[in-house]
Amino acid sequence: MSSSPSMESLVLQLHEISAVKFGNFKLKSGILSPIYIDLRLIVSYPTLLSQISQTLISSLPPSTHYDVVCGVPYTALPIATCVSVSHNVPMLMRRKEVKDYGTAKSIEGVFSKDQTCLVIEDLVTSGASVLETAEPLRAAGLKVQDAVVLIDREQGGRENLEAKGIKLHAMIKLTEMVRILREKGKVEEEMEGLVLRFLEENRMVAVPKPKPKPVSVKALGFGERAKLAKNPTGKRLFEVMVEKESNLCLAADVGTAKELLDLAEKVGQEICMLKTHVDILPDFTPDFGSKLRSIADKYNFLIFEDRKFADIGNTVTMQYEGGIFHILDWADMVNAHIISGPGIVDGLKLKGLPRGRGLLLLAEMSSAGNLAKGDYTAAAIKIAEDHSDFVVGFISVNPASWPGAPINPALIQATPGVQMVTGGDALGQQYNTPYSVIYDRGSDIIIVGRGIIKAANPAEAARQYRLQGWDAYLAKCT
Ligand code: 5BU
Repeated sequence: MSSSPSMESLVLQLHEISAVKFGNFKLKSGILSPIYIDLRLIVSYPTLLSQISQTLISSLPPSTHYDVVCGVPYTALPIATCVSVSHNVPMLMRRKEVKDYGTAKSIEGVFSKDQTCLVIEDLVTSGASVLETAEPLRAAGLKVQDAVVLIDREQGGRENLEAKGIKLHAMIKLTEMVRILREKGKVEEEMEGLVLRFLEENRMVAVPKPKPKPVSVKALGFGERAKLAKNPTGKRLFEVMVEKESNLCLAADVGTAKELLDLAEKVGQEICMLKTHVDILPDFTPDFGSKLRSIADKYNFLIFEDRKFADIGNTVTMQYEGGIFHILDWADMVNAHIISGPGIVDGLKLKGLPRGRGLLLLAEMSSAGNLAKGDYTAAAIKIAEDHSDFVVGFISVNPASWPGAPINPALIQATPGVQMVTGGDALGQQYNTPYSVIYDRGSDIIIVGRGIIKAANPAEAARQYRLQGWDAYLAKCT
């Protein structure tokens, strides 16, 4: 290990590479600051990075105990890596955004519960980002008692962290840094005064309060929401869910109509809705609809043809009612893209509403790289609100993340891309678990295809999905 360079030399080098700048800078918070610190630059200066990492650790009291280190993403990650390598201490990484799909882990790396983790940060103001990293570490069972920071801006971070049981150690305080730079002739006296006054006047920066999670408020139950639904099919779907204690929709993507009808008999009692792709059935006959309807009546579930209409209003009226499939005659519910604008809803409504049918709008999709997001999703919400006599809800993936969520409780959220484990298929499908879909993402109905169809015992698999989906619903309503 090389001997620690002097603090002066480190501060001068940071100034030299413009990691510390003086002037007039607008901070993220909107306030104007005479000093700006950008430690992201240090990755370009490996010797300095290594020296900083050494000095950082030597600023800890010798009694500080830790088994693992974890850097606050992103700037402190290379610093933590240097500390880990040079001191032979294992490192953990916290995901900044827990990925929507794939392994839902927020902490990467090997650890055991009750180990102690030292949090490493580059710059502390209020301490909020140290806390953002400490919380998932603690949730994973690790102890977090100490955090070490390169530069303490002395704006409340120490006190805020202390209140959460974390002792903050700093390699250097910002005021000391400014003094060193002044002594070395790098800052004018006037600027030094400005900076010190600025720091004095902005002494306590409160930790911003985290936004409450939408699902943390008790959600309205399906029974109550049935009373709010304007469309008769939407109302019935809520009622069926309550009667059957099921928010499971089966995506019956099997090879033939015969298999589909057999499957409907087997799983009928577990589901609130059965979803078809009628155009994949090679043995479709005109009596398919009435056969499926009688099974649906026997087991009390709704039929949803996943037709994904996408054309102009006039064309979809014909596609809905005519052709070979006569979807209007047997499907309680269909869905539509809104790519063609609200006219598609008017067209479908013209035929569907007199028959009491309902429509789901595709507000989001489950497949990787799909374009139904942001303004597109917002447009779907608007169209649904404007046609709430016919639109019963949405195909969605994460309605809890929508601006203004939770939205109108009369509207139903149904989510495809559900399996017992997260993952996907080879063609872009992405799966979340029933619990994460219903509880975390604020949906109402899980749509499950291969998770049930490909199971050795589809009826038993459907029962498991129903129980998981329903438990998640109860968890957010009770
Ligand atoms: P799976 O076998 O559970 O992956 O089947 C999912 C079903 O949901 C399948 O019928 C798709 O056509 C349907 N789906 C979807 O997966 N993703 C979407 O965004 C929409 C429909 Br819309």
